[in-house]
Amino acid sequence: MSLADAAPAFDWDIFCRVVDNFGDIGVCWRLAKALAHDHGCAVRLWVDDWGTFARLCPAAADAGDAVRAEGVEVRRWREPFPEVLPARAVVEAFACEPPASYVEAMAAATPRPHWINLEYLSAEDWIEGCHGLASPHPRLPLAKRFCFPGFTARSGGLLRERGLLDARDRFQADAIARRDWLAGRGIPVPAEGARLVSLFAYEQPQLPELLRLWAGAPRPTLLLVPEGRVLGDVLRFFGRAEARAGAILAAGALSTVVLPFLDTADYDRLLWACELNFVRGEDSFVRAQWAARPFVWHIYEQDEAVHHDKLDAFLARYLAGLDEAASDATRAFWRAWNGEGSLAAAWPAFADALPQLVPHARRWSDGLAALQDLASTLVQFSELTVK
Ligand code: TRH
Repeated sequence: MSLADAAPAFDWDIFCRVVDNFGDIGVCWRLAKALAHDHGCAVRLWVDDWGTFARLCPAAADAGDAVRAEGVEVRRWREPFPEVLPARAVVEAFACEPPASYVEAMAAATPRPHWINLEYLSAEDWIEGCHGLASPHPRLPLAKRFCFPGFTARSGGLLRERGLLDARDRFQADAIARRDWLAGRGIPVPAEGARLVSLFAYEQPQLPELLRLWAGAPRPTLLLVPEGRVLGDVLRFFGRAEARAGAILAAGALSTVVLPFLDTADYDRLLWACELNFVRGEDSFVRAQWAARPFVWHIYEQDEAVHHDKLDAFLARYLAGLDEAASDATRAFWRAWNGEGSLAAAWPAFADALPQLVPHARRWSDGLAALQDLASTLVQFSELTVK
């Protein structure tokens, strides 16, 4: 029997190339787990950067080129690519192009696998017109369908695994669970009335000016910073050259704890525990929305500043329904955080808007939760016939 005649052992193959940072594999890993857990699918994930994957899935650190973790088969994507039977459905993440030999095997398979290109998340209107379109392969009898994650019913939705929001609600309603979780991460008991803030961002040159305001404010701030690119800017404020996970730095009303890079479940709990979350890229940006707490987005910079349009498109959706003052203050602070304006000047009005942003963030999360989630959209795509 040739490979082409055998029955596929996997329902899904997901291909991921890590461009930089954690977002590409963060999204793919989460998607793989959702397909496996929530839809009972046999999933194989191919990733070219094993080291980055191992930061998100420590079980991979000591594994060679393959690991079975959380119900998913994960393989290192190497060239030459092994001869494998394609899965019933194939996700190419962010136009990463599966290996040519694999695409040939897809064309030879009966029935031919469903091929889906998963795009980056955007709140822009145009994605609705492109979501679901299929494009034929120039040479082979295959077609690739485009899936655009998004914030509306005419997009692919967002990754939201089953049980996530119930787990969030239980954690946020349970002061003892939160206290124990913080203590277990070596985080000191917050001062009375302190605002807990998490910080995950790219380099942020203006950060010291903002930290100066927090240090001099009447209300204490407890800032929790997983190790990463923004830590240098935090340390600059404290006049330190370096600090490792576990370090606690204090100035006036500001205390800062440097955390290790957390596993994905703990990163969610950090977002759920904080009153304000600074997030970035794609996946942490979505997780902050599921945390249903006010947040600030550091958008991933793109050529020709197209990320500014993406930022404004999201803000236009997110701020709808807020009063004008809170909306203007949020827009100004987010823009300043993304390099357009002064952070220190934008902070006081944003801080005044935070009490309004609390119920707003919950309403926003509830609205998104009414949409179909992204893994379910992909399962639906895999059942469609491409003409
Ligand atoms: O790492 P990122 O900046 O990724 C970016 C974006 O995805 C961007 O769109 C893409 O083009 C670029 O990569 C190549 O930010 P993002 O998307 O939030 O991914 C970070 C992941 O790391 C996310 O899954 C959350 C996770 N994380 C942890 O698991 N533990 C942690 O302690 C922290 C801070 C993050």
